[in-house]
Amino acid sequence: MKIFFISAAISMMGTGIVIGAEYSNDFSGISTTSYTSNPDLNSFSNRFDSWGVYGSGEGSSRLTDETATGGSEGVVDAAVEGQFFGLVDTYNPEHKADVSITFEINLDRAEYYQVSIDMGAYGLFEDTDSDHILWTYRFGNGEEKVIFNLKPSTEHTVQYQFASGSVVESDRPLVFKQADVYHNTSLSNGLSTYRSNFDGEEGTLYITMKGRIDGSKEAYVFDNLKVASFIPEPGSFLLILVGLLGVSKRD
Ligand SMILES: [Ca+2]
Ligand SMILES: [Ca+2]
Ligand SMILES: [Ca+2]
Repeated sequence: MKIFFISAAISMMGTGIVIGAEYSNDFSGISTTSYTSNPDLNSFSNRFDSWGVYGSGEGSSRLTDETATGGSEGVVDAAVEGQFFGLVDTYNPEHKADVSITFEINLDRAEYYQVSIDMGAYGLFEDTDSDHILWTYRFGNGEEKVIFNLKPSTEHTVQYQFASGSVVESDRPLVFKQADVYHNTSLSNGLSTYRSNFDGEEGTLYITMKGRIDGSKEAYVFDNLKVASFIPEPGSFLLILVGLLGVSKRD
């Protein structure tokens, strides 16, 4: 009899257990990832309009928090290395419509998945017509389902915290509007990780972000789009762990 030991990288995330990282996009190599976008990324000619991948200090000034060196207020700490996806004034003379990007993700089917996205925002967002962000997913040509739904709220205030140490309280942040744990949570500057779980289905996974950030003084940033296979219940995790630790087979 042979005993096979299988080790698995297992980490606690959210209210369940991640058993495998299936997809991870840190935007350091967007040209090698599979996506479709409208309009093309980084295609706006006006430097106050941003739609695409940027590094610290690139694109519209509101993308980056440069207050530590006397610069402007923004979302991503200028000291943080790496590239991220940024939106500023995406509704402009070059593009009078919502913007969208769809990531194509090929997975071996798992029973459950967890998507996680780092997000932050900065500004005084006006109303749903001016500013809105919707993340959805679908498998193959299946039904489109909501992951995150962000809209401005006049009923919320948010504290934006900057690298200089200053804190600015602001009305009308972007707020999660969806029937889950994030409902009525305000999006602050700096990137925080938000997660959502869903059932696995047949077919290629498509994750879409569409929306509009109108005005040069508001910014929305995301980074580290990840998909992991997932076990939502700790009980079922224990059963699988037992299965992983020892698998016996007769010769
Ligand atoms: Ca990044
Ligand atoms: Ca505009
Ligand atoms: Ca706006």
